[in-house]
Amino acid sequence: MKQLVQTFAAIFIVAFGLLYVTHYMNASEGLSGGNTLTVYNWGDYIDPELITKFEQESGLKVIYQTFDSNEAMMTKIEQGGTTFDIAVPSEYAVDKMRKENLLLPLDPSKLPNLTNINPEFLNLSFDPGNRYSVPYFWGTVGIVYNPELVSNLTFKSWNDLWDPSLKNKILFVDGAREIMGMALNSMNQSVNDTNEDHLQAALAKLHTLTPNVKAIVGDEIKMLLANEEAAVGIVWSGDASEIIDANDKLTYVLPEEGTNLWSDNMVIPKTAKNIEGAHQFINFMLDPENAAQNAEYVGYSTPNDKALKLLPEDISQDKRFYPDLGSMKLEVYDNLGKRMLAHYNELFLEFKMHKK
Ligand code: SPD
Repeated sequence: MKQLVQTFAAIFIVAFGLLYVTHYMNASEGLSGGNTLTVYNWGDYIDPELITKFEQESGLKVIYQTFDSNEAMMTKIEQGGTTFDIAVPSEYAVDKMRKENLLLPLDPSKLPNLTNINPEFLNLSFDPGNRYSVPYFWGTVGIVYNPELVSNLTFKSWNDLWDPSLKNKILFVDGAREIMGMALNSMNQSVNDTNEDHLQAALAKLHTLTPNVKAIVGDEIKMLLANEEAAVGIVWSGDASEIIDANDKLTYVLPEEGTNLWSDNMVIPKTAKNIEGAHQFINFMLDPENAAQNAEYVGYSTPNDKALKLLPEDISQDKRFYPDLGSMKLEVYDNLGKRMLAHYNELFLEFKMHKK
């Protein structure tokens, strides 16, 4: 009998121990909704002080993970096994994710600060009525360059990038839509073109730019350009703003053929475990003071009207980063569908493989 009691006691202790360890591991990986919130955002895309402030205000522990492309983020969420409470896809990715049933509808009653957003950024075709997404930052794709390192080029046209004097001087952001879009724009075609002849012509044209391309990089593009290790970059506008902040010799231009207008948006993935906390986080980031602090820290353009009024004028009045949207040839990326998006990625990969 004594032996039986001992055996039961041992089983109980082992089972309880296992339960405790599993619970602890889940919590630290964001698998438990309880008092954690798992945020999946682009790299370098939030002021860390705001995470601390949110933790203090909400009592939640934030687990913060980053990605460097919409494609990487979507693949991870599609594959399952993750329980992100917040993700931050660009517009075409929001459209794709909501159509693939990967997102939870938002509860507007929990987002009173949504009224701070400029209506121009609401109710857009990628998410009518903002049922699933709330704008976080927006911007363009353009050329940042150092006039001292490029002889007399002003980059009025994307085609200036092909100038032979730029041998090994250009850095590319590592984005399939951005670079394929730039090549298409340089031929006066749309960043959403799906005509196979046009896409192959864009790829062929990109190959001819290879001698001028020094590297295709991620977030380190900012440091490389600010340190003058390259003369020219194809970048997102917010990165250009940070680069210019660090080295004001550089400037940012949008070529006359036109370019992409994008937005990144907060969403709640279907597999979220802390839906209440996710709404709290979104509403916190929509608060004017928080949004202004974030915009000043990361350098990207805020869609939050009240936050914009709190920003110093040298930021809010800078037409390079807050252009008059009606006055330029700007195109939003469409969700081209699973197969065509994969095709853009394949073409860009082919360009990258040749480059190496
Ligand atoms: N370092 C943060 C970069 C975020 C840029 N997102 C732009 C996506 C455009 N499709």
